[in-house]
Amino acid sequence: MSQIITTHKNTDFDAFASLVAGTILYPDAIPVLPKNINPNVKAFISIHKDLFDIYSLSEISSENIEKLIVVDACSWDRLEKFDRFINKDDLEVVLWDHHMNGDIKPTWKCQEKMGATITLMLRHLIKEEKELTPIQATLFLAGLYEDTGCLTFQSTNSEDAYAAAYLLEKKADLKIVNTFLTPVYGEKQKDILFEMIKSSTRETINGYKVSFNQINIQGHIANLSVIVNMYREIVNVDAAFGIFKDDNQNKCMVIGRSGTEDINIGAIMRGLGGGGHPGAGSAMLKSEYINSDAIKETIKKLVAGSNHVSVHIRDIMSYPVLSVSSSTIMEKIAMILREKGCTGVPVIDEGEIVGVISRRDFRKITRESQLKSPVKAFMKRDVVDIESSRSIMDAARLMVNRDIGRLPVVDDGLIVGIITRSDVMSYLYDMLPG
Ligand SMILES: [Mn+2]
Repeated sequence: MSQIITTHKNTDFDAFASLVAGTILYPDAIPVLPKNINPNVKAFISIHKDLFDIYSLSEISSENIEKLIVVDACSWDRLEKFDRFINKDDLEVVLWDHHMNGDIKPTWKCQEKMGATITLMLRHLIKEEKELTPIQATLFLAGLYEDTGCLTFQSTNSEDAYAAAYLLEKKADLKIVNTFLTPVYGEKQKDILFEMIKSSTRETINGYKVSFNQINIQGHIANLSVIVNMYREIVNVDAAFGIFKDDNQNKCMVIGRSGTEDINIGAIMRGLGGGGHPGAGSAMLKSEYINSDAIKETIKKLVAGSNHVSVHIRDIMSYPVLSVSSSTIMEKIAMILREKGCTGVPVIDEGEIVGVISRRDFRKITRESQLKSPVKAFMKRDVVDIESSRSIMDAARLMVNRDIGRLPVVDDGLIVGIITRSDVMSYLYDMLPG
């Protein structure tokens, strides 16, 4: 009787780590590695050759195989030449995977959405009290980090983070992990870099050199952000943006890299619905609604505004402005405030602001008859206003310092809008990464 453990073609670190973990959980099984493995995994194996007893399909006899253990894959076509077992009735198939929706029908499985398959396998290694060597821990951590982008991908689960902590406790070597996870450049990456150099457009924005590349790609290409950074260094620009459109998958990946503090990539990418740090960031857009030219224009605007704040008061203020004239009686104003659900309105005579009246000012009324008086007797006359081109933080500061809840927005002596405390609050809270 024989047992085989195998994993997917183009084997990555998570796949190889899971294969090795499988040999601990199933000591009688023979680990079979596909011919095609990723270059960085190949490098790792060639250095640690003596430590891992791995076979290729041609080296073993799979005739009387009784149990097939598949790790980090759940479709037959991802495996190397195992199709002839698809309909083998007496074959016991065991599956360990964090991918869903495959066509392998296992006898037993541990299949859950998780950042990496190795996390699922580690859960059982811990339960069965299996000891790990530092080299195994290092390999497992490389798999975990590669599949979770060092725990940053959305697919990362809290259990992945616990697994990372456990592996570090078991003396996983971060220096080795880093060495092997450093990208290996393939043909695809080189082609893209050359295309970027040939096709870029450069602009000077706020005195900084900024480049844009609009590239069509097909399918997933690893390390795009590293390519963009390499490109930025080669052509020596302050910031580089790559707009990678994949029409087949209806996706558009925007990647930015900056070498200057004045161009904050994270803030710019948040403006596109993505995220990142001041020096690096990305955003994933659905390409069916947009074209790369429009994305480029948006980025240019965001870059132009990024040394201050990319959003101005004019972008969030309300207009037209609900206002009253100085002869309106207080009774009428109370009605307007109640009806419109606002806490105050500016008082405007012939286009010019002469005051502001708010609910608070009604406290000055002591006699019923005063409700028939015009607003000019109760309004506040020293009105603090702000220009529409100022930033939202300027408005917030002014509101706090002067203890006011609304600012008329005035350009060239004319009121063009109004901004309230709640406008500022909702803007600031939306801006926080969710
Ligand atoms: Mn995986």
